Amino acid sequence: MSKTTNCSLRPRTKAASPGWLIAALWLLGMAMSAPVALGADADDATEARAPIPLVRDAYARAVPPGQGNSAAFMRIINPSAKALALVGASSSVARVVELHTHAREDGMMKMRRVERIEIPAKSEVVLQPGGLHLMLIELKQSLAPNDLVDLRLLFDNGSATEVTAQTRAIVPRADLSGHPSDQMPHSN
Ligand SMILES: [Cu+2]
Repeated sequence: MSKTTNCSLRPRTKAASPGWLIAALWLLGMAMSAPVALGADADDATEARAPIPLVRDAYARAVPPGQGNSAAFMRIINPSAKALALVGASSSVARVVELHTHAREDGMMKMRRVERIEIPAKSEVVLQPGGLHLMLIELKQSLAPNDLVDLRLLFDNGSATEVTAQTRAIVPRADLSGHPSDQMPHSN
């Protein structure tokens, strides 16, 4: 019996057990919320499976009690060589979470639901007030500043990413359009 290769995880074991290495790298990527240095090996390994989207700087709009809706924002990074798209989201704090963007219609910025948010290969998209956002519809609770909002993001490759967004008081932005782009026209 030769028992020689159980000692440690080394990239050069890749050829011997690519499946195991891929699984390990994938778990590493899922477990770490800090930026992961994705070298060529990791990139190649993840190409075979689902690309790993990395989510950074997630936050949500604090809203007073009785407010029906809120919104969440973040950066979504696609480190892989394949395009990726966010196609859905959910949260325990809202009955429904929709993907929204702002578009200019008749000279005014209005919110509009979108089916998917594309994240091209090796790039990132920023969800931010006045632009793309996750709409938290029919809140089940108030969201005071510094509350935590759990979000589950679904991607078109079948992967899901759990994110925690801390709430902030966000002043509606008027600078993009000249009109306050308050996030609440669903209920107004
Ligand atoms: Cu919206």
